[in-house]
Amino acid sequence: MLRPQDGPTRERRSLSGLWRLRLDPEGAGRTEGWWRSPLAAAVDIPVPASYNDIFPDVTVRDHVGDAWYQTSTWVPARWAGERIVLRFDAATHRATVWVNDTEVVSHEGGYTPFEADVTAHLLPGAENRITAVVNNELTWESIPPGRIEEHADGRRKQRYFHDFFNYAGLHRPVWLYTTPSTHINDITVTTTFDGTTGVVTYQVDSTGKTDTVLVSLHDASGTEVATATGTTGVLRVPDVHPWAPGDGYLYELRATLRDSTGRLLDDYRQTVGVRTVEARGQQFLINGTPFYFKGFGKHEDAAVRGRGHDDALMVHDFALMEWTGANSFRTSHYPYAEEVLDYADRHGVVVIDETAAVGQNLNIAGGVFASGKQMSTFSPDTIGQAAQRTHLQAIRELVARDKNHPSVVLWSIANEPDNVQPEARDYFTPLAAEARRLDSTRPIAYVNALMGSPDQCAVTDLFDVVLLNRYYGWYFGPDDLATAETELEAELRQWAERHDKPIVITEYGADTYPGLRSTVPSPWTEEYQTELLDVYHRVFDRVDAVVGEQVWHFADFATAPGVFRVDGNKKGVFTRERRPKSAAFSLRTRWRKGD
Ligand code: BDP
Repeated sequence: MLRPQDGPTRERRSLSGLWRLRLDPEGAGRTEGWWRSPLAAAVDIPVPASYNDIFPDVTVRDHVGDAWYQTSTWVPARWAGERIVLRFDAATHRATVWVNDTEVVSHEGGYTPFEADVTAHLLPGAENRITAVVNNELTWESIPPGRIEEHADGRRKQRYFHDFFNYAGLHRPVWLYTTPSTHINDITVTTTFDGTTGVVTYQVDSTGKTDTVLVSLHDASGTEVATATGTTGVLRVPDVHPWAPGDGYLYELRATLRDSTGRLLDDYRQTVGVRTVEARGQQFLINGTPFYFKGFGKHEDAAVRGRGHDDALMVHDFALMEWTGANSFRTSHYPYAEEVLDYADRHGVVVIDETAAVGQNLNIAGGVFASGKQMSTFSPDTIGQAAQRTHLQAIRELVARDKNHPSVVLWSIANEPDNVQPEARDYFTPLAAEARRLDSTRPIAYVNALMGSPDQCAVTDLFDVVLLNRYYGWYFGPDDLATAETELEAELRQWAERHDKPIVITEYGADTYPGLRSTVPSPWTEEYQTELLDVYHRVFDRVDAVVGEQVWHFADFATAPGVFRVDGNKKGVFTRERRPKSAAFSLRTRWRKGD
């Protein structure tokens, strides 16, 4: 799915700014037709942002149900005759959209874009009303899952099986953009090497049957280095400059569509990084060279704006990651804004790209933190066929959106699902197959929680890389780092013996209250976090199959309230305000060694 862009044949207009918002806990707006007129009793709301923390009002923060967003915008008269598209980069977790009085699109899933051709519904040269009803309910059918408790007094309370706060709203920019009526729909690029020659295979999908597609590839200085014609083809680049970790070198593929007389119909520019990725034996190879992941699990999370995209925060977070010496991160636990992946492409930062399938394990609460009996997560009454369909669609939309990003080296299709019950295999087999069918150039994985030994996991063989979240010394033995070291090493060696796959530790860490210090190892202190990370690092350095370490977490983040959390999850190496805890300095020493 192509991003909107300005160019010789296209123009875009951002609808970021203040919209109007009205919460609708009773769900009246859909029957009363709130899209038909200016929203009554509405307040100003910034887009992009979560609405939850903007106002000092618990009913806004904990709202469950529909939230109506509305704006009106002038559409330039010069757009008459163009095809006009309305695109939402994200609406969490689902939305229906109207342009003036007409419903134009609905979309399920909170973190991937959707759009509609609104040419027939907008008036160029006039002011037009755009209304979106954004719904934040999590159910057994949604990704991620949840359930709603209905209270006797009419209150509805959202429960879910992940810790991060259920922020909602229009989290990313909204666009109006034009394309010519005959236009390029999609571009798919894959890359490999033939010696020192880069081989770029492309496919250009367009709406024009008889038209001619011309493609050229330009290096970073703009010099044309290869050309081709046709909807599919191969571009060869002698002495190619590969995209590599730490070296985000990008070419630009220019695709043009022309009619039989040679007249330009459409023009789209797609960045291309030439690189290969492969999981081979117990190594993870980028451009044929073993790669070791150093970095973090992250969240799109900050004070006030919640999960709303913010360029200032994005650049700051990347700068802090670079300061620590990180070379990678995981988009835990949902696809991030496309701006983030573009930035990673340009700066050579490696990304594990994850769907929003988190919390698909009813035994984590019942089996670890309480002594409940083992239950099946995957059942007709809980996560069943409907959830599986949503999950398949989430994988399709993730790959469709992110397939051309060189920074993305691995698809993670779920975080910590139930992987032991036999039903897990039935659930995941078609999902893994679909991810492979959609993209044969990247390895696939799921993230494993400590619920069963390598022999008990029912799904590892469906995937290429073992991703492990481990909390020895925290949830398991929180005051005994010596035992943590022994148990972690024993378990990692077991994984390495049983499965000939590379292992990346995608989560390890400890909640840490900034400023709490101690001379002896004591949970929650800055010293304990540093020591725990040191213990893990010693083990990683002893087990060859470990090809990566991503600390949980980059920064403290907001969670649902609960006895396990003190004003949020405090496993950040940085505070929520991005101030370093002691562990940030020790990571910097380890990860920048040799710089
Ligand atoms: C893991 C989850 C992550 C949590 C973390 C924690 O993957 O989302 O935030 O535990 O408890 O199980 O800190």
